[in-house]
Amino acid sequence: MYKLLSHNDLDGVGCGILAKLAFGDQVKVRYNSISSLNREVEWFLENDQKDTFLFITDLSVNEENEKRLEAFFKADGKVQLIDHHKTSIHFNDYGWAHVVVEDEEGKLTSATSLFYEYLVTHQFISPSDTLAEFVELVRQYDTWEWEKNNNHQAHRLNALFFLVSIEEFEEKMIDRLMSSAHFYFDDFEKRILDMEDAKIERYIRRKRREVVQTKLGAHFAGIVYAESYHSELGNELGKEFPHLDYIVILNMGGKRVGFRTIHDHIDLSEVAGHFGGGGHAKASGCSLTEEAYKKFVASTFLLEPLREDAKQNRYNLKRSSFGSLYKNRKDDIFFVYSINEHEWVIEKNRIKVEGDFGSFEEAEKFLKRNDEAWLAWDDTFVSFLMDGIKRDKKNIK
Ligand SMILES: [Mn+2]
Repeated sequence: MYKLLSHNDLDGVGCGILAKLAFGDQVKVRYNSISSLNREVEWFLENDQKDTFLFITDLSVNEENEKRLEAFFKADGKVQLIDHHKTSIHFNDYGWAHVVVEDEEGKLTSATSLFYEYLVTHQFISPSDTLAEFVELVRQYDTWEWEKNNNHQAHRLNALFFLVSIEEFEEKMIDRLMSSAHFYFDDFEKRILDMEDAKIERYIRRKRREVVQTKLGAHFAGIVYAESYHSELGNELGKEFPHLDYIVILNMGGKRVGFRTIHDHIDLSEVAGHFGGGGHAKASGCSLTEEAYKKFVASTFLLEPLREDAKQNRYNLKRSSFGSLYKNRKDDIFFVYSINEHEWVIEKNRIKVEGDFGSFEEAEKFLKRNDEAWLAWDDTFVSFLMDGIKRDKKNIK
């Protein structure tokens, strides 16, 4: 017999689907949250038959279970942990663990892609185009590579995963992977996925107006409350507010904190690690502990949300050679313009701010971090210019 303990997200369930395809009714699969895995491992070690082969995928165990599994392995127990989280790398010291974040070609891995490779190498499954396509969709979703590759199929696979129950998803996928030459979505799925896309877009638009900004150590973070679509939200908010180093997503009901970034200069597995969590450089999470609560919830609750940049402007545009106008909540106005290609300056209420900036982005980042300013609407820009002309006339007289 085989037993698979896996994560309850798309990548984790991808492993379960592969296990069922490989071992049929010889495998028992159980999906876990990060916190429930350790109880399952303890249960397995205490109650399961000694010759059952245990797989753990897309998750890692705590220190006590790490020791227990090592003892189990040394006593000829069969166990294999397969993971791709940066915070699990040290498990590679054990004969029973295989943790790879990036393969030899520099491609980011996922648990499903590693497990597929394992099953093929050990001849538990015969490779096929359909399987390879499915595994690649899961990998691209989990590593967020789908976005730069514009692979919407991957994103849609995850949306479908959340629309139906895990059991239904497993059943559908197993059926499809066994019976067709290529991976596809059927017409009904395509229709509900279109509706889901529109719904996610509306959700994110609303959340964009709820982000508060706070300084945490040397970094600036945006904080938002959300129960769903964390990856999509983290990504869109990151792009909307690129001056923020990362986005903190609070799920109060689940008492969980998610961290997301679009930047390369920060490692969020470290940030989460500080609160007893873990994950990847660009996406990580931790429990909402008392310390995390104080930092992310209590101390930021009364802050006012950031305002979005004006989106429909025709005249007041970023990087414009006529300059760009910003505003803050205190009704200060900031005018950003360039003297030459590499020298940008900011005027606050028509008085030049100390220092200059190497690019428009640097100047804007400074403004947004220090003043929480936003790109003003065209009408404000026009009155600003008119007022400027009046002032000039007076000066000439
Ligand atoms: Mn994963």
